[in-house]
Amino acid sequence: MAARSDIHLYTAQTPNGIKVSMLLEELGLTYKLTTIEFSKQTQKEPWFLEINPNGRIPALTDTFTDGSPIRLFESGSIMQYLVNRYDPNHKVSYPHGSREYYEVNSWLFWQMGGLGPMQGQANHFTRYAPEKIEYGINRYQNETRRLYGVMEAQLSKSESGYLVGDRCTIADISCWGWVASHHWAGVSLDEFPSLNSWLFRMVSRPGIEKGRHVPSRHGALDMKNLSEEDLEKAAVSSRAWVQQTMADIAKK
Ligand SMILES: N[C@@H](CCC(=O)N[C@@H](CS)C(=O)NCC(=O)O)C(=O)O
Repeated sequence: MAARSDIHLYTAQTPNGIKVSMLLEELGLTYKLTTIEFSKQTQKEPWFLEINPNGRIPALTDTFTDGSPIRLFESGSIMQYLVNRYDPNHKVSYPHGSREYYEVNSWLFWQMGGLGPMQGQANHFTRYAPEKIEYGINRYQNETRRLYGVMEAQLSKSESGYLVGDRCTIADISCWGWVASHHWAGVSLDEFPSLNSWLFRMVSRPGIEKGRHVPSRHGALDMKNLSEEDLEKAAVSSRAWVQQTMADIAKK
């Protein structure tokens, strides 16, 4: 018999962090929670590097089926672990080896290798860089816009309104926090009507709605109402820790 789960999530209020809390809530799983404070560089402390040697959130520990502890890092890998182990009825996944299983993997890897890193850089150049570098801003905002167009094309021909087949899956969940923070990256959804509908279709799911507010309130959707000046004010504290992390890396 499988050992009982003992899930512990280490996270912060970011697009990558909420992927895991939204999935845990979709699956109705209970979990312990530790909030990682970037301003205190908790993600670089030795105890945390034992869990994620990459020093980033999200990370997750559990008691594995053999009764020993297991640690997981990289949000995509954590999501695959959780559905493989805890979604036997395929609420947000498909049976291993099915056509849809591989299609979900394609979108999940697309998000992990494309949407997340490109929009992450759009955020960096738009909000966190100490100077405005037009080339970097344009490069990453345009790439984010291109990737939104890829999602738009897929969603506009989807009967279910989700990326793969007839249900919401970890592919959708992995993209949600990124698309939700489009204002922060300086990219509009006006030219992507199917993507905009999908964004709010996802929020109407109780698990997504609950999980997006972990470990604190999710404010990305409210940013539409903020002026550029307010957005700049909001960027100040994050910019400080981003610049500190970069300075620490440069010293090594
Ligand atoms: N590919 C990783 C990215 C993780 C990542 O970049 N996390 C950010 C927050 S979204 C982080 O922990 N930043 C802290 C730092 O860079 O020190 C994943 O999907 O888990």
